[in-house]
Amino acid sequence: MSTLTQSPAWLALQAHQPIMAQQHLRELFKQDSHRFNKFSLLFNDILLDYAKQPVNEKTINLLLALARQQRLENSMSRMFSGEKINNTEHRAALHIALRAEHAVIVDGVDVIPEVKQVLQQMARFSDAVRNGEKKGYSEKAFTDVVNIGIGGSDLGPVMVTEALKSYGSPHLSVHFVSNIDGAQLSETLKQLDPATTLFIIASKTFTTQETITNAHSARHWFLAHGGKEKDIAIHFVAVSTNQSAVEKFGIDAENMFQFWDWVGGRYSLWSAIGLPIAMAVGMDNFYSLLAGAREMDQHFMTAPLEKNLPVMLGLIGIWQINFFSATTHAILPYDQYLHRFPAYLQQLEMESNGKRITRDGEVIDYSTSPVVWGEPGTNGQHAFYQLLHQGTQTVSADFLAPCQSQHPIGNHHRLLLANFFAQTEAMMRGKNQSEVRNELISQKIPEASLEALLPHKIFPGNHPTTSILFKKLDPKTLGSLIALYEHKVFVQSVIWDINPFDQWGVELGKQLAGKILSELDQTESANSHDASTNGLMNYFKENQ
Ligand code: G6Q
Repeated sequence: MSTLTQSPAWLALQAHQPIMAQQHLRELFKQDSHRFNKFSLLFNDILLDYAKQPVNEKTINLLLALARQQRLENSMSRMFSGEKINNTEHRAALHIALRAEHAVIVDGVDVIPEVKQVLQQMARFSDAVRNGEKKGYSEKAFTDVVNIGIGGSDLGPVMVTEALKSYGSPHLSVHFVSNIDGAQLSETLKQLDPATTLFIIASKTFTTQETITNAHSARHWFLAHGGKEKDIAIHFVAVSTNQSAVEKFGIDAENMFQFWDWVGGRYSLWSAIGLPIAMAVGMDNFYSLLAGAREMDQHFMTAPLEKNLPVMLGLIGIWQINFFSATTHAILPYDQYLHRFPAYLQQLEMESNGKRITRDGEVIDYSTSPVVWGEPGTNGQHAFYQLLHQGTQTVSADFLAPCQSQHPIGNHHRLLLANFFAQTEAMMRGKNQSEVRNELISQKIPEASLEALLPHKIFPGNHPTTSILFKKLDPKTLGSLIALYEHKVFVQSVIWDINPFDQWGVELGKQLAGKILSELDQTESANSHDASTNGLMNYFKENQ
């Protein structure tokens, strides 16, 4: 038994859980008409409503006691002051420095001047490409940018570029290639003209197999379709921490945008890894994104725990995961522009907190990150909401939506939001037996069919949801929303006593694939693996 599950705050929550579990959410609303006022928070334009969670005042106090017991505020200060809290890699975790305005010290040096310098380099470069001043080898302005990167060097930039699509330039299209599957690169390149295409090779380490392979193939395509060796310097730039590998690839150090080992991959969209975002929406919008995140950082550091959005979002998650056994968490944005937000959060949460070992190396005996997934509403309603309403799994869900549409056509936005409100209400209330019976009677369903149909039409309700409503999905609000989730993940990691900033689980695949690749090149049959792997490899060899 770990000390966490035997600790006073944990045991108190465990004792309190059955009291909350036996009350239907409907009942909680009936008993207390002030739930919304008590259990919602407003920060700038962002409204966080957790009234449809199985909580009362006592629950919140007990969750806050757990946060205090785990010394959350101390961990927050340690992160913000640049301590090496990524203990397995001996690094600080300072994505907050990428958007800070005050000094942030790493190893005795203020990193902010360097951060600003790179931002200025990004501004000069993206402005010059966007206004056509910087041209391709045939003196034509660039029309397309291809970002080649994967994982943290892809998901954040893709998500933000999609989310801010309406802020994009009509003269410059930004594409993303991540997968080692040649289909993605080929399908992207077949629409492009090398003379007007700029490649960004984005890799913190500059050793990632997928990115380096795609980068070499892109370079080959460029040279085979009219580009010359000397033109590589104009058409290829790199974002990396590894200058020697960048130079070895053939990219001039002048065309390299630097970042630092204290920026984790999945926390890096605020750094030069955000260059494709700046290309797509312009540097002013990128600065607004940073400003939104900075405001959330300040709120996180200064607001009392009970009024602190990331803290409360994190603690509600702990309540669901550890005390109500919710093993999956749905992210349901009612905003088409946020269609990559669930995929982005999937990496942020699962790679950060999908761990089974404490900071000190002990095996954990409680649940950590849930499976995170989701799709935009209303599409999901016509697909998987059946399971949310009437399935057997406990799923917790975050619903997100903007009050204002960027495309106020007809009645679309009200219809969208009507669905948002209806779904969260239905998840909470459900439809009980007598309500279903009355409904069927009013539809004049004959008695015999009515009885047969009745159980299928019952919705148990009592499904927990959290709603996040914001005024408009502009760059600043988006920055705040992303930082809200970054800090929520951090809060949970502190409660669980795990390091959210390493990712050793990603390494195994990289090692194994290397060995197997050399065996696939050989003509003789594979026989050094288990029977299944040998069989699969040999079937591939025969049929490739
Ligand atoms: C993120 C992970 C991982 C990483 C990719 C790409 O936190 O570390 O997703 O971003 O493996 O790594 P490179 O940027 O080094 O190519």
